[in-house]
Formats: sequence, C-alpha cells, structure tokens
Amino acid sequence: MDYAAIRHDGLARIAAAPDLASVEQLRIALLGKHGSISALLKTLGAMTPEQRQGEGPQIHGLREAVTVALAERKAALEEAALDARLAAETVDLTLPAPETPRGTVHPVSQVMDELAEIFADMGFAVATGPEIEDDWHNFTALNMPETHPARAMHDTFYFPDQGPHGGQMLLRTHTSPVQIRTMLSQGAPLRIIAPGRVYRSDSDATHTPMFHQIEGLVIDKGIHLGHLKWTLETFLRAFFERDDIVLRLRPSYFPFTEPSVEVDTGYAMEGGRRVVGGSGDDPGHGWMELLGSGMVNPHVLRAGGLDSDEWQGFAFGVGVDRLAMLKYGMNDLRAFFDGDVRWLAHYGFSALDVPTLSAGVGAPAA
Ligand code: 2NM
Repeated sequence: MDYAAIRHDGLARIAAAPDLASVEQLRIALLGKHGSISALLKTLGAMTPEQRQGEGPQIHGLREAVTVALAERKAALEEAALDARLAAETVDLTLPAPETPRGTVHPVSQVMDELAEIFADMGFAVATGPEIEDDWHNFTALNMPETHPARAMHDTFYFPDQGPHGGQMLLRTHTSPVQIRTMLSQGAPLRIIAPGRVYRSDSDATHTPMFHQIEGLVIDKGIHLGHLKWTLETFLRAFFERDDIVLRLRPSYFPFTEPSVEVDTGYAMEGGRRVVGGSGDDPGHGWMELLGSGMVNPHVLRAGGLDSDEWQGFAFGVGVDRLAMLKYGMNDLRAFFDGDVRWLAHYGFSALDVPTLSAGVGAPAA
C-alpha cells in the first residue's frame, strides 16, 4: 500500500474543502464507519504479526494526520464564517430610538438633585432618616420639651402608638431629627444635608399636608455666623445661577438655634413673577423671606451626644417646593401633587439632563 500517496491525497482534499458541510462529508468518507481509512485499519486483523508491526504505525499515523487536518480545516472555516458575520452585521447608531420616552423628572426631584450636587461640591454628605419618627427625635432633642409652645405650632400628625422614649409616634414635621440621629451615630465634625418629605396638618393655597424640606448642618470647632452666611450665599448663587444674590439676615427665634436668623433675598418682578436677584432695597425690588437658620443651640448639641464646649455648629432649613416654584416659575403649589400628566409634561425634566456644576445645575425644561 502506498500510504504516503493516500495521505497526500486525503490532506489535499481536506485543504480544498470549501465549507463545513464538505469537511463533514470528507470526515465520513475517510474516518466514518465505512470510510476508507477505517477500512485500512480493519486490514490489520488479517495480517501476520510481522506485517502488522510494519504497517500498523503507518495506518495509525495516517488516521492521526487526517484527524488533525480535519479539525484544523473545520476551525479555519468557522473562524472565516465568524469574521464574515462580524463584517456583515452592523448596528446603525444613527437610527432613531424605538420610542420617544414620555415620563419626566418631577421638578421636586430635579431640585433635590440640583441641591445635592451643589452641596456635594461644598463637601456636604446626604443624610436620611425615617419619616415616621418618635417624639424625642422630632421635638425633645431639638430643645422642644413636652410643654414647649412650638410643638403646638407644628400641626403634628400623631399615631396612636407609643414611641421608644414613651412619647407618641408621629410623622416628622421637619428633617431635623435626621440631624440628631446623624450626630448620635457619626459624632463630630459633621457636614450634612438632610433632604426629604415632611408632614404638617395644614392645607391651603400655599400649604400642603406633605411638603419637601432640605436642612443643612455643619459642626466643627470655631464655626460662627460668618460661615453660615458664606455657605448660604454660595448655595443660592449656584442654585439660582446668578452672582447678584443679596441676602439680608434678620434676628429671629427657633428653639433649636441660638442666635436664630431669618434669611431674606432681594427680588424683582419680571413678567408677573418674582425673580431672585439684586438688593431688596434697589428700585423696583423687594425682600422676601427664603429660609431659616442659626447657630445650633448647645442643648441640641448635647442631645446629639456632643460636648457643647468643644463643638459649634450652624444649621438651616428651606422648603424645596418653594425653591422649585421660584426657580422654575410655577404659581400653584397644589399642582405639584396632582400628578397631572399635562403639568408634568410642561414642568418636568428629561431624565438625561442630570444637574452638574460644569453644565449648569438647572437643565432646561423638556
Ligand atoms: C430651620 C431653621 C433653623 C435646623 C436645626 C437643626 C439641627 F438639628 F441641627 F439642630 N437642623 N435644622 C434648623 C435651624 C432648621 O428650618 C427653618
């Protein structure tokens, strides 16, 4: 037998196989049950031991060479098929998206994101806490003991249940209990904002029973009112995206701060609405109250587990819904909570317009 000629012929046919089906046909013809190489292997049985010793390795070598050649040709053809598919299958990135998105980001969510971005840039972390609070965290720890008249002014929603400190459970009337919880869990120094829903039993054209608040708290050594004023000015300039924000600080009273200051900002009437900017004493301008703030009362620092001889702090609170109305020109607070898709389509924001300091925190309305 001329095994070399058989081998040469087999390998040539394998190398010339144009596709995977031809490779499989060759495999069956050569190595299959009735294949030509299988037939050669069967001739070994009829040989003398001497013949077998001479021919056996040649036939096995032939089978091995053909097996390897078939596998290599198959792999080469598969790779070529994949390359052809990758070259032919393209994604047209210029095609329009399948469907126009209909949802919008609610202005309250947008403003919350803007505030988080602005304060993150000043080194504030976002703190959160429960909306169902106990009497101690919402009032007592904030220098409002049981008999304090400010408690009655808060129009609190109470639950029938008793809280862990004995008092009743309630819906938080401000986010200040978050600050108490954060002081107790993290200690000082501290630089946080606490944004979220708050609840008061009050409902008219300018009050809804649920509204949104953001409070800020800074605790460190040597903190004074100057830090508070700079922080509020920097925040309001970034938020309203103008440099001519002028603040007026008036003495006030809150149980949790001493001294307490109410912060007014200058505004002008433009197109029938208030536009923040300029001094309230400028011609055509006025002052409006924007937020409350002050130096954290030592009683509150101690309730938060801090040494009030070592640490000082300032805090502030502002209504997020009103900030949104002022910046984006809505005139009716109640529409914020109606869920009217026409209002949302008009005042809502694109989910892709993420507030950034470099691109402007207030992305254009959709
Ligand atoms: C305001 C006005 C003044 C305030 C105080 C605190 C705390 F917990 F740190 F003592 N948080 N927020 C505060 C102070 C809030 O809202 C009009």
